[in-house]
Amino acid sequence: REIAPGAVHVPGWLSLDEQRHLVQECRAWATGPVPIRHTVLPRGGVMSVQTVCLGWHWQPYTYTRLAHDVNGEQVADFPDWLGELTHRALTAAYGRTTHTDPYDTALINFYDGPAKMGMHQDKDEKSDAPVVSLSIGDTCLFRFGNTETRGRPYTDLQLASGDLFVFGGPSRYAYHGVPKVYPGTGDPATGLASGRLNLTMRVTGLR
Ligand code: MD3
Ligand code: FE
Repeated sequence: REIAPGAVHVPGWLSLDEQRHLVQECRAWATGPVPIRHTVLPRGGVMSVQTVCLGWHWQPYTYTRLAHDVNGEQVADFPDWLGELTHRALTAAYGRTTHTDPYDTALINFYDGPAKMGMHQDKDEKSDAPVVSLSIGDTCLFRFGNTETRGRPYTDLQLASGDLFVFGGPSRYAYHGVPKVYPGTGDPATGLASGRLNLTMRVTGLR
């Protein structure tokens, strides 16, 4: 389950009930004060994935309190229960919680149709606390690379509904991406009829 130092995959960590609850909450956040949107990149590209943020609003390459790229509203709070779930996830992956800084933001990505995510590093947080990722819905191909280049060597694996993945230590700044989602592989009992949801919980290091 340790894919690389600090990168721990825990398949099927979420119960079906927890997945159902998260799907419900994600639906509410997606239609909340700052609706889910396709992020527009600084050079004009539009991400195929749709994202809604909690606690802080992420725009490449910054976090803000107000959603300047959408409607200027403040994003929904990062709820205490999600912070608690995150700490349980860290304990499940590492056997202990390594960071004491409170988790204060979640980026929720929705993949439908041919949506995918190119190889990138997550460097906008001013904290090296681990990123905690939860997947729900269709299975995807996840590509975990290295910290030097967006190319090889990388490890390809599948992330399925209910899987937990934690990226800390030397893996925190590794390149990674989602080259493909496999349609029709999710269980509609989660409440998600099609597509893939990914929640990443993070410490922004901002105040
Ligand atoms: C490895 N999300 O939101 S989750 C992202 O499935 C992102 O939506 C993908 O990459 C998704 O930035 C991948 C797995 C993941 C998330 C953050 C990481 C892997 C990571 C940060 C550092 C290293
Ligand atoms: Fe990422």
